Amino acid sequence: MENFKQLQKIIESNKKFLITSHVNPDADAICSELALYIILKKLGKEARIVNHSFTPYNLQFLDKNRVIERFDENFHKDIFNDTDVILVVDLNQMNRVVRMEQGLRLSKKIKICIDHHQHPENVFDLIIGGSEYSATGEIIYNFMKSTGIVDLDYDIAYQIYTAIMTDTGSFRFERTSSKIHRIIAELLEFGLNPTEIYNQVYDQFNFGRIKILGESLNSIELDSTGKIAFMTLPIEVQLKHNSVEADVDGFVNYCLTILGVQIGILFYELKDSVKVSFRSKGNIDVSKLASEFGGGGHVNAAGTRFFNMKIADVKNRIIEASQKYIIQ
Ligand SMILES: [Mn+2]
Repeated sequence: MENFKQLQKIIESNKKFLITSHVNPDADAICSELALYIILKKLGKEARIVNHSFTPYNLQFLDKNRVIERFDENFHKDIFNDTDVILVVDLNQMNRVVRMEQGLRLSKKIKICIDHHQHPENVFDLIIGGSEYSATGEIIYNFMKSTGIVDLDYDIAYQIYTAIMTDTGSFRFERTSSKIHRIIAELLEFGLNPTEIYNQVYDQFNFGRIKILGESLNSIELDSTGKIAFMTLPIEVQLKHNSVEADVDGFVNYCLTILGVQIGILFYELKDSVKVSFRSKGNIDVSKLASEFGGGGHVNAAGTRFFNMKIADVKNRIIEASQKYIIQ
């Protein structure tokens, strides 16, 4: 609450804002950025959104006015200082902004983190939120309600609804509480169409994505305990189906649909790195597991990335490390 007031004060007493989020942004990242952008614009502030990555194609509908910019080292070299405040959303580790990391770290401007992941890095002037929130969008909703900084409207409700819908796995993950449903009920009163929003996010994928899903499911193996399921997607698979990184979002969840499996892992090889995603059931803390390898996330969903490596370089040691987290 106190932090919400501080954030309100900082917003009201400054003029220029830079908003950014993590590599390969998900809907919560994009929607939180856009919700903040709308709030700032309503207050007559200058705001821009600049991200390391392009907005994934299935989420571009959220950015109707195409305000999100993709970071370009030359074009954007002054943005970190030509601003009053930097708002970093849906991440709490600076390395998650990749090419923008150095600029952010060196900037002397006020840096604010609005996020719901575990263990924030100690580099921000103010941290808003906490891991009790289901989505960064939920934090922004609470910020608006508790400060009254601007009123909710259709456009903000649309972003916050989409953020919460996606980050709760369409209202089924752990933090889907009665409180969340009350927020959702209020948002729907602005005239949102849940069917339309769901279809936009989940029913407009490229053909290649469903083929790569097939390859992912085909690749599933169990470890020697039978309690860890893992998928392996070498670079050839991605090239064959001409898919993009965002296409595999959520595939790892299928690992948890197997009886007795406690941890799911996806090994996903990209051109420059191997991305490893973890999912777990119950109290198994995969954010801790991911942090053993320089990553992070939530208790039940986390990940890490190994640059300049192949799947074979990391697979065995990751599975071995994961076995320590299994509950017998
Ligand atoms: Mn999130």
